[in-house]
Amino acid sequence: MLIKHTKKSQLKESQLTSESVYKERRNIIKGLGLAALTIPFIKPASASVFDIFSSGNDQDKNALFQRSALSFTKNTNYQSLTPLTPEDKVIQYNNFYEFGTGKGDPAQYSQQFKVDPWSLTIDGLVDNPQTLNYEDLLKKFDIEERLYRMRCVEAWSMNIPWLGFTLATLLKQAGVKSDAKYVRFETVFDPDQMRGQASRFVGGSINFPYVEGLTIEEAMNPLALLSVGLYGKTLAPQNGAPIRLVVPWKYGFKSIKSIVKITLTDKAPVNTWQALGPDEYGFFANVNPRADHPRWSQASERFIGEGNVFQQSRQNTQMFNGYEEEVGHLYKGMDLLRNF
Ligand SMILES: Nc1nc2c(c(=O)[nH]1)N[C@H]1C(S)=C(S)[C@@H](COP(=O)(O)O)O[C@H]1N2
Ligand SMILES: [Mo]
Repeated sequence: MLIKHTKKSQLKESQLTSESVYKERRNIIKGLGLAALTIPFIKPASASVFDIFSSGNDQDKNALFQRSALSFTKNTNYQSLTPLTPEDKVIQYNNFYEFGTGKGDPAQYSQQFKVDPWSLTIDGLVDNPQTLNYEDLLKKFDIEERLYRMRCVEAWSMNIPWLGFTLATLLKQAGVKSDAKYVRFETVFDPDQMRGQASRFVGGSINFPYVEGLTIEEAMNPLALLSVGLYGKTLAPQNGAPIRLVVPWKYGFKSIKSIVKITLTDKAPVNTWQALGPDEYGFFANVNPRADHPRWSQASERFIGEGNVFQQSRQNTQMFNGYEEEVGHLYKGMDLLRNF
């Protein structure tokens, strides 16, 4: 299988400077250069996504993925999170193994990714199975903005202004049958566009397509969001365009990107990270400062704010990532230290 690489020269500095991110971006470039010298498993800066800022020519002006402005209302219940993670970091420091395992790989290798046409199928135990197209995703539902905390299982975190609609809105419209117990989500499988799916080495040994799951009660919780944008605009491919899940009380790997299928089922789905490492990653994967990962502590996290991404101050991890009031009742009687 031929793997397509995005040429450095196709990505142009000025295309990314439109929103006063220039200063912040320089900090991050400098920071990564230093980190490459001291942390051996980080790729040298010359091979990182941040090359997209350092050179380019006037050709291929459209090579960079274009995000469009979205109209939305601010959900006043979720507006008071500070400080927000700067936009350039939200769109450059990513996990999306379909495009590679490095933090810069998703942005670097996804700029040509096609999100339109798209089709999202809702099937299984529903009264109204349906397929939504790209326009449906952006126009069919009222889009709201919510500022959510995001906590990766790797012990870093961000605060992100998402745009989207609740998963419950979509599920209610599809009509969930009473025997449905779980919701299974699947990411697009397209190895021609996703270099990580074309090579087990590039894709971190994951068996694609990436799969995730929630119980019906979790899926119906008003916190569970289907996101179509962030920072006022449609999602970039690296963040899971055109539509991804956001479940802020769970580790980030539950928030599956670029979804093509949502299936209501009576069987617990085996999620991708659980399949890959059943001793390290579970189904529930609720953020819990006391339930350590077998190889590292989850008691604190590196919050990614202004400045060098690798030299951020640490903060305490919060139970359910700060959303205990909203979701704690879902896990009454469960052994939360086990967290599987
Ligand atoms: N399909 C797919 N979804 C995915 C991942 C992935 O590799 N593939 N990575 C997950 C992980 S580990 C995290 S932390 C979040 C990161 O989301 P962000 O890059 O938009 O911040 O996406 C999650 N969703
Ligand atoms: Mo993650």
